[in-house]
Amino acid sequence: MDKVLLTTSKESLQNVDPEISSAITDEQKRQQDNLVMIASENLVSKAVLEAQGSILTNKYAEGYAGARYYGGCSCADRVEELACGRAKELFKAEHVNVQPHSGTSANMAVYLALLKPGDRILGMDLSHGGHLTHGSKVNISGKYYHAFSYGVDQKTCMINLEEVREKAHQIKPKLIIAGASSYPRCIDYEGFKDIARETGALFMVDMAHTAGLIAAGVHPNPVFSADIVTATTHKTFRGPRGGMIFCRKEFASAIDKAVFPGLQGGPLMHIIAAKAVAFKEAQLPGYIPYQKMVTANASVLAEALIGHGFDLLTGGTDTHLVLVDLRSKNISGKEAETLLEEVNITVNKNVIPFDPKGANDPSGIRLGTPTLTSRGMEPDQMREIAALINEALARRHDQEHLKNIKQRACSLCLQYPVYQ
Ligand code: DSN
Repeated sequence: MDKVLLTTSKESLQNVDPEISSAITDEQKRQQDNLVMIASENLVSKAVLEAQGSILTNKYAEGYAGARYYGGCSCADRVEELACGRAKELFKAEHVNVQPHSGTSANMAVYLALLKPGDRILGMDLSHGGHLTHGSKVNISGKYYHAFSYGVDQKTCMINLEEVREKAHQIKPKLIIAGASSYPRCIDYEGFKDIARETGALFMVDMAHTAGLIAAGVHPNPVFSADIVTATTHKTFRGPRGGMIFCRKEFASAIDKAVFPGLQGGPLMHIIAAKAVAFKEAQLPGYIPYQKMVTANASVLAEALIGHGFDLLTGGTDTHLVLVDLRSKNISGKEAETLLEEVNITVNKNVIPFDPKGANDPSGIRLGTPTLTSRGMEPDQMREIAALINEALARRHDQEHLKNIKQRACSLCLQYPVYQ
């Protein structure tokens, strides 16, 4: 009989599983060699990676600190208490739940806590920049709840609060949701709060995209305006992949019960540890300058693209992202995504509001600056990248020139390494 396979073995990943090991090595190279401009991605620190890859993954800790369903949870309690304490201080919140596995889980837990199936919700239309989990018909939020949506103004492509107000008064939703995934402007949370109060709705903000900007005080904090705030920890915030929920004390028990045992079982303690590390990093001196640079870079990128004749939705940005309407450049979002990938620039195709084309081959691309800024890039590099994008699209049939653009992208990547 073969010997028992023990985990005390010191075998490296490369020896145990060369296929996975090589996929990770290749992915590391991809992240290093490409100008990654996916607005919802970022690069975590080595400290976050270390916590995330730690032996806390071995521990079951169903329940909450001090009230677990398993023995041996004292270290898990310490980790979760540190995470919660830091998150509350950072976002000035009365209560936080750091157990949601993702932004989607966080949103589902809020719905489970506050709504009954069939209740009316009003969120931003996915095709106008909203989130899938805010009532899209293809998502559980649009199947279990009676979902209505508001969009942006056709002329300005900005949220028009008067239209939201009118809809809210007509629909009388139980929950109004603000927050977006491809909306480049600041959202008026206080304005939404007034509409919710007028119509007797609860008010939730999903700050998944802007949590880092908010933690640094670069954007207004929705925790002061909303009943409930959900977020992811991996986008601008720059922590591990995961979700979290903030609320006032009155909703704390309902939210906690909805997360566990309502929706999830055991929390991912290694991820919660990594969230705690990211909360600590968000209080370090360089974090505010980092988030300011993220938005400064996005503004410079926007200006430079406009200078090259690109149409930007809303004419610019207040955030970490820009949304480009490619129709005047005679190329679709999908074609642009593929072309840019060939020259080592990673973006995502994106629908634009009132898009005449479908989601699989939409008219726009979304560009974000968090990852580039985490590598140390600044406005000069944004101008260079805008020029590369412009040249790639304009001279897409010139293979020699595309090679040259790729070389210039690679040279920028070399100057700004991902992990030293
Ligand atoms: N899928 C996410 C994004 O890329 O924006 C939304 O949460």
